[in-house]
Amino acid sequence: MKTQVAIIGAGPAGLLLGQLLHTAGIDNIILEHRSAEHVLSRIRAGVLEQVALDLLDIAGVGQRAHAEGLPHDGIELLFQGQRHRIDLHQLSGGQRVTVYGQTEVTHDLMQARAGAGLTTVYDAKDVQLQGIESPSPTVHYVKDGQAQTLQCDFIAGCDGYHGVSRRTIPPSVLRRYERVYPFGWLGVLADVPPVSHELIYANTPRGFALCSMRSKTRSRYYLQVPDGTRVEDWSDQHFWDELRLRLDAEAAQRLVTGPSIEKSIAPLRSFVAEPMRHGRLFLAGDAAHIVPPTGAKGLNLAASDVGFLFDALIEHYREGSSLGIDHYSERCLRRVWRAERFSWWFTSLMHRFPETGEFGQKIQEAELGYLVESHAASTALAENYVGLPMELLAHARQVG
Ligand code: RFL
Ligand code: PHB
Repeated sequence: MKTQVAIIGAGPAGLLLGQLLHTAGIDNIILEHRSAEHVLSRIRAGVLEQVALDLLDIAGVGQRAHAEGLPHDGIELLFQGQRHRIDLHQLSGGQRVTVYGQTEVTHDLMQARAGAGLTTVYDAKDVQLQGIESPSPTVHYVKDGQAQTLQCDFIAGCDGYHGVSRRTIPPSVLRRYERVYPFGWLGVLADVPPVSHELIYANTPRGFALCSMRSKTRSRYYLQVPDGTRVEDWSDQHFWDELRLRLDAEAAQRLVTGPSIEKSIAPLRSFVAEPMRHGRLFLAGDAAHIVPPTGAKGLNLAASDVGFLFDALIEHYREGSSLGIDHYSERCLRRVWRAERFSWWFTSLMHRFPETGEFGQKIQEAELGYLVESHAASTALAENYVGLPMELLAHARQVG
């Protein structure tokens, strides 16, 4: 088989890139090592920045996100028993975020891809990249027990943190920056109305909690849990009891509980691999970087990487210029590191760390107080939460 761009991974990064390239007439094939059902069963992010919505629009798949996504103009911070609203819309000069689940984004992209008759090879095993430093790289994989080869011009490594793409870059070239946090998030999805119409981020003596949602009838809640916690040790009842203890009195009273549809634990990590391009291989999304979910930036960064890559590939195929390709890593990393900084800061502010001590605790309280009382500090939070601007995608926007 032969294509222009071989995409490894059918997560949101790979699927979005595939759809964008298709709108620009650039041929692509996606190789995914799991089944479509498995990919769709993963419950992950829920908050989209405007930049991500814009890219869905350029790809021609934004209709359902606009129709069914919930626009959010603010978030609430809960500490010392009180909730404080951060008016994202006003503080950011009129921007907002949209609550629309990653599962839905993935579903919309998969449907559009199938509708356009584009090739996605699911259950592609033992994917291996070769010749990434040459002008004609190849991807080898096994499908239904048969060895297959895909020839291409470029490879987009959209295969997440555990994927094979990043590991193909020689260790002498790749630098890794990493911080692992001593706790994780226990998440529950349930068909109950959200406790509040806006997200609540809570810093409490019992640990962090987050009240989020997927719709007006489906809630997503998270609790900070120590490393080593096993999901089997948390019954639904235990989860709801603990969540109630981490809410203010009014929210605790309003909380509606019900059976969980999904329950899982996500470890928290900050990670960046540099550079994001080597030869004809580009890394995008979680394959290149991980943020702790506190700032809701993981999916949004995956989308902005893909925006930069799409722009660079159009420039290459339409104008024969390698400028975008040569600057891909640098352009992405500037935005990535700012989101890493924000996610690290918001995580540090909202969680209880085992090593904090009384002094650290007082500092955290002082910062939270300052954050909600100072216009400058709330503005900085709002500006980062709605998403930092993306450099103009001159070539990509002509397609949309
Ligand atoms: P994904 O979604 O991990 O998709 C990568 C795809 O590549 C496939 N793959 C391979 N395919 C072929 N060959 C191989 N060798 C392969 N290895 C892997 C995988 O099966 C998969 O389909 O990466 P992508 O597209 O970059 O998207 C990134 C987002 O998924 C991610 O940033 C967010 O979901 C992060 N994240 C969250 N972000 C938020 O903003 N808010 C959240 O609440 C939130 N919760 C989460 C999360 C990530 C989690 N992970 C990674 C465990 C919760 C969890 C549990
Ligand atoms: C979610 O709804 O899953 C979600 C929302 C906001 C976050 C993280 C996760 O910061």
